[in-house]
Amino acid sequence: MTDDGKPTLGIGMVGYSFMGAAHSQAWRSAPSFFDVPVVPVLRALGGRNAEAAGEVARRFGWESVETDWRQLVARDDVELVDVCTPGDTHAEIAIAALEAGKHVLCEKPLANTVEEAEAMVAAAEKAADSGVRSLVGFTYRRVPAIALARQLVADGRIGRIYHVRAQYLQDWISDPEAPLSWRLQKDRAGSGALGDIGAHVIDLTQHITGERITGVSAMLETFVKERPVPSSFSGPLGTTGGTLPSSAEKRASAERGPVTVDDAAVFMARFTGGALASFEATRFASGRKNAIRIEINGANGSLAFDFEDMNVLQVHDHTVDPRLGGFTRVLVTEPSHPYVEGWWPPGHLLGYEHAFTHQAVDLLTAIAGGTDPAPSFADGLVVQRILAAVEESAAANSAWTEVPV
Ligand code: SOE
Repeated sequence: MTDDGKPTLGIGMVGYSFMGAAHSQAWRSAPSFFDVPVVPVLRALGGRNAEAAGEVARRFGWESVETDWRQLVARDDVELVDVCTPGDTHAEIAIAALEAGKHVLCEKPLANTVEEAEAMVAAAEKAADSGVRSLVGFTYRRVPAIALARQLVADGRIGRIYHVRAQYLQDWISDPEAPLSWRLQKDRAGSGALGDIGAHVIDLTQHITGERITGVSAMLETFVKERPVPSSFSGPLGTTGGTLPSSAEKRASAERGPVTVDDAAVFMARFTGGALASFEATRFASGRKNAIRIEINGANGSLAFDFEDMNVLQVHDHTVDPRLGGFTRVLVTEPSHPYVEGWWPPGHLLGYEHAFTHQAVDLLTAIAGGTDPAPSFADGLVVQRILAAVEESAAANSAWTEVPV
């Protein structure tokens, strides 16, 4: 119990790099800005390197460090396990936590394979019978402008959807000397740009439209086949300093290793309502840092979003007098907009980290209320099946590949 009589929830987080930092700040800020029904307590941070994990734990206020995730999962004071590790360990850690009766928040993509994702869904559904909740971290759903886009579609303002256009553009490995981080290794990450960032736009477009992808025709490409093996500490994106390697690191990395994932993915898709869609995910779009761009065109109007201007949703109402048509730049900072009321007055913008706070708030609320949060592990499996279909299609010269719906 907190001093003001609220129940607490012990959090144990495995992983402490980029996502670990994003989740740590979310657990801390959620009860400060939102009236959450249960207050998270940062009990244990899990990481194999005690010194590095200890440093992150001190910075974010974790009470203790565990160097073996199994010890963390077994602790009585850990009631929720937050999985922020590379994809190759998601299934093992999440399933063990669910079997131990712990709620689970698992980073995206849910797993590295469909089989692992299926096992995770089975474990989550079994645990749900005893009130254990699970959520996969497709965090961008909780950017206010994205949540507003979904509301507008659900309200019927866009009407029948004809086109979905989605891109996720980054450039952090366009330098061929950028090191071979875990995100470029299939056995660790599952896939490359496809699973790391393409998974987000797959999830977001289905979330906004309320529809599902029924089939794909895809191309994958690996532009740079070998890269320097990182010599030292890896920063947020597996590189020193977070983006590109420093010149010192370039000099230090004489050994080279194979890139075993895609650098870019491009695919066409169909949605259940008949919409035609195009998707692009790449880390070679020089000048684009984190450009999640989604445009939806419907019978009654259109929506357009770009994460590099994330407080804005462009809205076109096709039913008004054409003299007043065109896209309106809606600044999504009103208290009536999703999630905004917890923060600042209108016009005081939100950033990348706020969606992680919203995710923590929604998960805590679901746990306290005994409801199932979304996106569920089953939603994560839906995305995993689409990723697999994209890989299958690309391997078959872009052959049309159905996705089970
Ligand atoms: C790296 O490409 C990365 O950190 C992804 O792993 C995240 O999911 C994305 O949100 C930002 O970029």
